[in-house]
Amino acid sequence: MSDLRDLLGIKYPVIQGGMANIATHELAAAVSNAGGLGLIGSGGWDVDRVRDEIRSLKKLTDKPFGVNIMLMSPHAKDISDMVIEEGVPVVTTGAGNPGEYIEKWKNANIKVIPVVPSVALGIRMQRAGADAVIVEGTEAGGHVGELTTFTLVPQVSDALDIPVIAAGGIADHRGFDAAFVLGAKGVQIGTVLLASEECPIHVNYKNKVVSAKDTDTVVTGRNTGAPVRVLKNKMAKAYLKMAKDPNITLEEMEKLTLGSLRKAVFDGDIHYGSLMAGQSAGLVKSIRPVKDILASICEPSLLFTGKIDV
Ligand code: TUI
Repeated sequence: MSDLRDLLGIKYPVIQGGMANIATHELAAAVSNAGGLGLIGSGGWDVDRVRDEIRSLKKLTDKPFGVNIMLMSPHAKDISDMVIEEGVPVVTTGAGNPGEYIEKWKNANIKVIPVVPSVALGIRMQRAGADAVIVEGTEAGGHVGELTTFTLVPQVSDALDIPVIAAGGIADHRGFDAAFVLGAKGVQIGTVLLASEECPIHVNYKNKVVSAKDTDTVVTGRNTGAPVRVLKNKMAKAYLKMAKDPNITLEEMEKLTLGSLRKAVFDGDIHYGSLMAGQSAGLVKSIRPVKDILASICEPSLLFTGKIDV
């Protein structure tokens, strides 16, 4: 079976989501050392902060790793050059079209893996030279599209020759096997890693993920064009209520969410912080070491153990 392990030189065909403010060098090192592909999530950080994170990560692992570039960031262009200078082996992108950067990354021998929310963008990315694509369903946490993992993964897999990595809703070995049956050659996980010992977020945030049930996430910001899936709390409810009020401006709504991810991650403010998480939070039952999480996703898998081949 040819999968992401061959493309990236990793033990498990699992990559980590590029979670802004959360995917620091500590989490990325834990994932890479456990046999997956760890990533620094550059989010809204400036180029110097991301460079520092890369250098700290290199001290903690000699395994392959990557950087996720959030293309809505004003620093995306500077970071796109810096990853070349720093010899980063893999770049994933999100929240936009990385077309303008792909050629220079390929010339620098970087493996390029964009998130694509549709078949059309997948085809464009393949033509532009992407090595693989991440197909992220609306089950995912953070900034999401409309389509589900279950429907989008097979459609993009049918349309492309490069490997598809399924994301959104995968937190255990059943989701892992399902993704492969749908045509994926690897998976990306995020929410389940929030509840890891090595994840640097506040323990209150981890506990909210662990105690979440199936119906506990909601998408805010559908009206602003930046839909974001979070765990329901006072902030999310206030946001949704304001969105229905025609007298409230987008600026007022943005003031409410401004800095709210940081409030969740650093202060553990479970009421007014933005607790980004996917629908798989309902599957996450305890805080575990990253190594155990990756092993529990892959080792019981029918595919990984060779009991089935797709
Ligand atoms: O990017 C993510 N998830 C994120 S980014 C983020 S930071 C943020 N916070 C608030 C508002 C907005 C961003 C939190 N979570 N996932 C990958 C992803 N990429 N999801 C959807 C897309 C995407 C959307 C449109 C990728 C490409 C795209 O292309 C549009 C185009 O230009 O063709």
